[in-house]
Amino acid sequence: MFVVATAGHVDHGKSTLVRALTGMEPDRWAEERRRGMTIDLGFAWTTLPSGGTIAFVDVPGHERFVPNMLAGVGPVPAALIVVAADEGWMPQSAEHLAALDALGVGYGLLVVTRADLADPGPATERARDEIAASSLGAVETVAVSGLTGAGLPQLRAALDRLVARLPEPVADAPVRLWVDRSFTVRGSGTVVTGTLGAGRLRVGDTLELAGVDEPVRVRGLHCLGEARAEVSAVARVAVNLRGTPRDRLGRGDALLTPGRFHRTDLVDVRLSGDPAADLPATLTLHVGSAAVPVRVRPLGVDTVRLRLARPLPLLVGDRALLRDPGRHRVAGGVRVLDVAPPPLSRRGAAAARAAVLAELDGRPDLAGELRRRRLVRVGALRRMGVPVQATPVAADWLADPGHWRQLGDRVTEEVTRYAREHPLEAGMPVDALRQRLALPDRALVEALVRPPLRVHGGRIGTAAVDTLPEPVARAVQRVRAEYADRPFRAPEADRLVELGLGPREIGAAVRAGALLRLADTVVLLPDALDAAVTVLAGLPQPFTLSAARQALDTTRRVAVPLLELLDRRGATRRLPDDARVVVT
Ligand SMILES: Nc1nc2c(ncn2[C@@H]2O[C@H](COP(=O)(O)OP(=O)(O)O)[C@@H](O)[C@H]2O)c(=O)[nH]1
Ligand SMILES: [Mg+2]
Repeated sequence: MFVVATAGHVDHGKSTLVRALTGMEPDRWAEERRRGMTIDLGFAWTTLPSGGTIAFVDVPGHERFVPNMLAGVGPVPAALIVVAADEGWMPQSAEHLAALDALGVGYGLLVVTRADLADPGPATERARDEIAASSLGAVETVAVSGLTGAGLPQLRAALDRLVARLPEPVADAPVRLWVDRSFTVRGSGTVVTGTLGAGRLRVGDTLELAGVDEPVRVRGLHCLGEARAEVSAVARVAVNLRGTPRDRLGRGDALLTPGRFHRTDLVDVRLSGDPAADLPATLTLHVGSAAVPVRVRPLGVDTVRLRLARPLPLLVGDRALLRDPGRHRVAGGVRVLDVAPPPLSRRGAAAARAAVLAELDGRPDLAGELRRRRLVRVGALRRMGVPVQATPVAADWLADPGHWRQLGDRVTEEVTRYAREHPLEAGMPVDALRQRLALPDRALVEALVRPPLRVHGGRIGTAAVDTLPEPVARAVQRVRAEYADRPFRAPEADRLVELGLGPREIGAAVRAGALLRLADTVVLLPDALDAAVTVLAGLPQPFTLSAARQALDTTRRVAVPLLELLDRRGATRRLPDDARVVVT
């Protein structure tokens, strides 16, 4: 399906044309029919000579309803610009064209209507010049009469040529369906409609509703009045939502693929058109079917920061427009450069930001984003509209390669410094290093550690005993020499002190894994645990504490905490009568 929006001044024959082409009534409201004037968006469709289906979004031409017009054309990539032969180029011809130009609409036709009432020549000439200077460029022109039907076959053929040029929609893109209508259907509940510009919707899909943080479920889909299990872009689509009250959503909301959009109320953008030097400080931002008041903060020659009155799901590269509702004027087109811009609190930050923005063109640029953000999560970049084909440095983190190298160098520096300042600790705690490097995630710290450094027991140092300060390492060696042949005889507290192992040194050796602590001053060599299990397994099972103590050739002071530790590690199991078995 192809979707084309009308555009043009009120009473120039847009709705009559849509009616003549489709046989459907685009003016849906009684008030519209009574007044003979389109107020809100209308929808109608027909089959083209080629067999393709074309749907029209018919817009109001009256100056009071320009916001409705913008909600209709926002998500549509092609326009039918309608000018009456007898009236020629008029204010809303110009305002609608300015809007299409600001949105960067690149495909369209000029239709000069009411050709039975006047020579279409002069109107055609003027309109063609105006359109040629816009994003639409040179367009095909057809003169028609909605009254007599003259020119309609030529128009149908021209529509076929137009839609054949439209770009293929991206089928696997995330869905962002801007809602242009919402209503309640008895027995079905809430229904919203919109123009699906990319991606695919299926019955049963879970979507996010922009502005509301809860998921919504697609209960049913309709396309051109028929129920469908699945609808692919481009399409006019009606979505029946399960369990979402009608008052929760309306025009300007969007249904989104979960997790794929960043809802932002702060964007940096480039203005197109000729952005006035005296740009008002408050304007209305129109994007998709949404219209949101914004505060404008100028940054560079043609770049500004917009503070939105409510957050919108925007992507880098989105086209939008700024309108001055008071003066009835399109103030400029907008190309979104950054949907998660940095705060401008430091002195000189605005000027620095302007320099950065001067280099951006709204095309998503992974390397550039990494350079500017240094560290960013894959999901965060995707939600900005930046495709990611890079390998994370840790978990789901991407890093700018230069920044990552610098961080790696700082790891060595910081760990060395820490060792100097804390000679008795077996390395620098991972979290301390995380804070020193101001990193948001421990996984990043661990990924930065390279041999000979390693992470052990939550600390970063060189291999276990090597990180022990000399005197402690020597004391541990003496324990090893002295107790090698009776591994379960823990040295008495005063013997430990003689060996140079006070509480601090014991702590350091235990953290380094050089000693095993059973109780305050009861330590064994770390391999004692495995040895104990081997000895105990040789006993008749189950065995008593006393049998274990004798077999291990040790005292109760060691045997009690040793068996308890083995219980905790699951190597032994304590029975109700306090005997134990070795777990095999
Ligand atoms: N004679 C003549 N009248 C037309 C033609 N197209 C539209 N009209 C009339 O012009 C008026 C406005 O038409 P309408 O389609 O509502 O204009 P819109 O505001 O652009 O949608 C209506 O009275 C139509 O009957 C045409 O080709 N020839
Ligand atoms: Mg109309």
